[in-house]
Amino acid sequence: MIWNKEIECADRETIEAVQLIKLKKTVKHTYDNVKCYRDKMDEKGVKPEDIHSLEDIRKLPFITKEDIADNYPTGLFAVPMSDVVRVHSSSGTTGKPKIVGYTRNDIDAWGECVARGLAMAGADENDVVHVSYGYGLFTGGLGAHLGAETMGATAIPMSSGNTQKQLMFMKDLQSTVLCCTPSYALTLAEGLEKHGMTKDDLHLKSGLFGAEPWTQAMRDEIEKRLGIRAHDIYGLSEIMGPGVSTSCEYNEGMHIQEDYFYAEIIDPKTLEPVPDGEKGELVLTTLGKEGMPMIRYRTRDICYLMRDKCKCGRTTVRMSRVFGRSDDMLIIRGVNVFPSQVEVVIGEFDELTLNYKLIVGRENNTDTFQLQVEFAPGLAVEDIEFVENMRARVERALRDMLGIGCNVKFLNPGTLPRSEGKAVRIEDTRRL
Ligand code: DLL
Repeated sequence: MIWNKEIECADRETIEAVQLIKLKKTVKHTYDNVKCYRDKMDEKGVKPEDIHSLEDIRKLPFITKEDIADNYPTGLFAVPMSDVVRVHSSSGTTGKPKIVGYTRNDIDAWGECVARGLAMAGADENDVVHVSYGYGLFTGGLGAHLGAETMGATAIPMSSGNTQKQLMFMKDLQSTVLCCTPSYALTLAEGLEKHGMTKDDLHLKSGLFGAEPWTQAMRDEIEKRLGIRAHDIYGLSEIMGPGVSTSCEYNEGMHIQEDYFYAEIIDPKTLEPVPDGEKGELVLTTLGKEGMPMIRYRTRDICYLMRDKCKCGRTTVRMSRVFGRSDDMLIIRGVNVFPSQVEVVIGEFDELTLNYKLIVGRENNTDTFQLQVEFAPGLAVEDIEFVENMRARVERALRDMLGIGCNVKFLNPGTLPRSEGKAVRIEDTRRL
């Protein structure tokens, strides 16, 4: 089993000592080599030598998504291109893609982080890891692949799409661990029946699912329909890709690989730290990354931190599931709404599937808000009495959860397009 017990189960003092050494090195490397960050530090009047403790990180300026856009394509790289062995990219909020670069050492560190995550999902070198994240500029496919190879497991580079072929390979090669987005895991589960198979035709035991927010209801559904244990894996291109943190068999948050990342939670309005257990924006600092180090990177992801010891024995800080991105948050009639809150409500109804879409628009200067959701197979949208009764129940539950009204439209099973990667849940025509 590839996991690093020495670090993952180390006492706080040891972890923090490792973090401090690596933080000092990263700050110096960044200050010396990244003009944008040096300018920000100079503006704040702080020098690398001012970092004496981990708390001193608060003296340092943040890096934001806007900084990445402003320095497109490679202005935040801290090494010459000749030392960069790989680039990846993800779509940026401002329209410009974010380009990220890795040195040989960065790739090795990434492989170790994902391998540790796979170990949390019970994998070792005997496992067959079926990777259905997209391969290419997206970090999902190649990141999961790297972890599987680092572990010495067998990696199957399926990429996403072509459900029937996925299921055939999964069955014939006896894949034991599935890596894909949670929404694609459900698409694959649906495909089983369509292609005359059941979960018992497969040899899967667990899965590492991430790249998009998901709820406990979705986890239950995946576990039930695929007969596996579903783990949450978190990461983002700017910081590395998948593997920044992963949930272990107890599934009480995701263990952050603290020798590679320093995590803080801040109030996105005041930028001040919030106490453990309280939700806020996750801010990450890479420890030791060479190609594109990130110091106090504002992820926009909303979660909280837990520091109590996990039952699995690992002592690393855990982050809760991600409730959503602050930029995914809809403001409807002045009320903040996260798609994950709607998903929690849907999950409470056996009559509904987790295939849904939120449509937001504007009529007569007022926001309109509609949930489109599919009925479970076998239920008829034609039975008017049943539909009206359901509508009243779901609309009431949504109002209780969100504090605003939402119109509900039920669809026949199989109507909405199925996800192959990150699910698209929102259609907001107000922005047009
Ligand atoms: O999605 C990296 C990744 C690939 C993670 C595969 C896990 C598995 P990006 O495309 O840059 O990178 O998107 C990063 O996706 O800031 C979160 O908002 C969201 N995200 C990633 N993992 C999770 C998760 C990859 N487990 C953005 N839960 C992040 C919720 C997640 N949201």
